[in-house]
Amino acid sequence: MRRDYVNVGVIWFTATFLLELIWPAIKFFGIPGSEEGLLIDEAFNILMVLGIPVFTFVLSVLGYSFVRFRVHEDDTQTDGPPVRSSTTVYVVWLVVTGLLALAVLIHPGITGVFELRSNPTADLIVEVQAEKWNWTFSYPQYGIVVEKADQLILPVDTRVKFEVSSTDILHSFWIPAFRMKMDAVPGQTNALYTTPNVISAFDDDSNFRVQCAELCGTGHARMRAEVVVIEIEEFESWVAEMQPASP
Ligand SMILES: [Cu+2]
Repeated sequence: MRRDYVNVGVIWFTATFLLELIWPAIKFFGIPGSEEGLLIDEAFNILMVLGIPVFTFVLSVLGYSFVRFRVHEDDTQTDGPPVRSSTTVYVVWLVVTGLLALAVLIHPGITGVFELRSNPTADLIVEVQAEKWNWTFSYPQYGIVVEKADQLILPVDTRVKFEVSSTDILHSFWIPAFRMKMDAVPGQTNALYTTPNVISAFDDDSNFRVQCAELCGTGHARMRAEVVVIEIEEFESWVAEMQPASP
């Protein structure tokens, strides 16, 4: 029995070591395109680092038991030894996983939420109106309205407040590259703050897109728009171009 503990321990340690080594090379979500995206990715990384040992522990014990304690071919009749509960195992398992859960609840959980909500100011306001099955983006500071938009133009390194609402039913405003998502609810305006910090566009990275993330009918999958993040000067010329000609 003692030997089994050692074997499982070695398997667990090796699997954990290898997985912790390999997983950072896997690009799950592409590059983050906003400051908040970095924060979200950091939170994801913490959860991965802490979650892998738990994952490998369960699989190591399970896999080892399957192989080591399998029934012998010449003896399929007799039952195995009775399994007795162990208070020590219960307590250790509960305390360790409980503390882990509590730790991630505090950080990155609560600390992350506070950080994301700590600054309710923005340099640019974009009103987002969702509708079956398209997006309207308005820039009230400049009097620009883009209906049934193909593109969402944003300046880089500028804090943006999205005021998200819907004219008909529930939708969800999601930009994968920014790691940000907000429900679009009829009769209600939800705020979403983000600071794009990478110059890129849908053509280079398909995560730079607005995508509806709330099943809303037959056109749901096509309810999207390209996100284009450009230099501030470029954005200013775009604004000048788009502004209604003054009389
Ligand atoms: Cu939808």
